[in-house]
Amino acid sequence: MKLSFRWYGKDDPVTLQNIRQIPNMRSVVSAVYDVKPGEVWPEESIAEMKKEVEANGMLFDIVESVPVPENIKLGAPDADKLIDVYCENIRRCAKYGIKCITYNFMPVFDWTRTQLDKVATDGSTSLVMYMDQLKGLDPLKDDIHLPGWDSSYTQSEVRDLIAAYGELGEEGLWRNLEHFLKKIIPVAEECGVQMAIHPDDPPYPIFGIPRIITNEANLDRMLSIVDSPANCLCLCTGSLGCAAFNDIPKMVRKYSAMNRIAFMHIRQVTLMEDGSFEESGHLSACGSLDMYEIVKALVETGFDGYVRPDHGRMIWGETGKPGYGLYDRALGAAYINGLFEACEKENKK
Ligand SMILES: [Mn+2]
Repeated sequence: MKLSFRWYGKDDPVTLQNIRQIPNMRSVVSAVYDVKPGEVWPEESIAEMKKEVEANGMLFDIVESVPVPENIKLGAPDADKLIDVYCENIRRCAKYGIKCITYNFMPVFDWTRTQLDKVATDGSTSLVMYMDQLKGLDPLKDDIHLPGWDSSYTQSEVRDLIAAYGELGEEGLWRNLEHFLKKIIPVAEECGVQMAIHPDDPPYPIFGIPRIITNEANLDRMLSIVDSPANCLCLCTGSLGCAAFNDIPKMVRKYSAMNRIAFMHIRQVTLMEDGSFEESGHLSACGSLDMYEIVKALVETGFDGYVRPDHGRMIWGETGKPGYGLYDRALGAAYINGLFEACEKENKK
């Protein structure tokens, strides 16, 4: 496996000097942040990031994310023009050595939580989603703003988007994903890039907005739209794992054996009876997912893709971007290293 770590660029309080000191760290996962979705990434920006990462002894060979503009997901009249721009970004990334590009096809909101700094009994804080806080909220009627939602939208733009997606429905969203994949995957193949779709987080509809990258049947459907080694998953254990219907070790084993996992996000969640969940420390003992079984499934199927510790808690007084501090993600990386070493040695016996 190729151990990696997400970095938000020069404004990230976590520095490349910090990241390189995490044992076995290979790749920095980042993106060009100074252009809007739907615009071409300046080559200088990609080259600059590559230079900086390499100057710190690591590789910049994986991107998260090249965002998909809403109008592609909605199948708006300018969708094809935007897909052309998307393809150009794939080519530009490939030119600078990128081997894997992460993206998602989630309408409107990248992820949904009700609180970003829930204090646990040990004093750490983490992101949570409590169903009783979601209940009764109606973004079509109320002026609500949940953490993580794109603040560049006005409330009325959010309402229009939600209404448009409501009308589109799940099958409409599938149609637009199919159109997108059929155009981008041949370009990715040509450039030697794997496209890795991130599952919806959480993996079920919220506020009536359709969500399709959610469960095993839908992942099968997504992969079969273009049956190519370039059409892959970014299997995020925490996103898929906050729904009890997903058996994560089983899904990891299946898709890794098919060679269709390009990128693993390894993260723990504690799932509650009413569907609420809390992000917790990476260890199996800290939540609902069996990390040993997940890593074992990867090792036994010969996985050699990218892995990163996903969201960490905020610990030891660290402040910064919720979920993306240094300390707990570094503990996650150390744990992931340990699980892989043990499983690899066991597998060789
Ligand atoms: Mn993730």
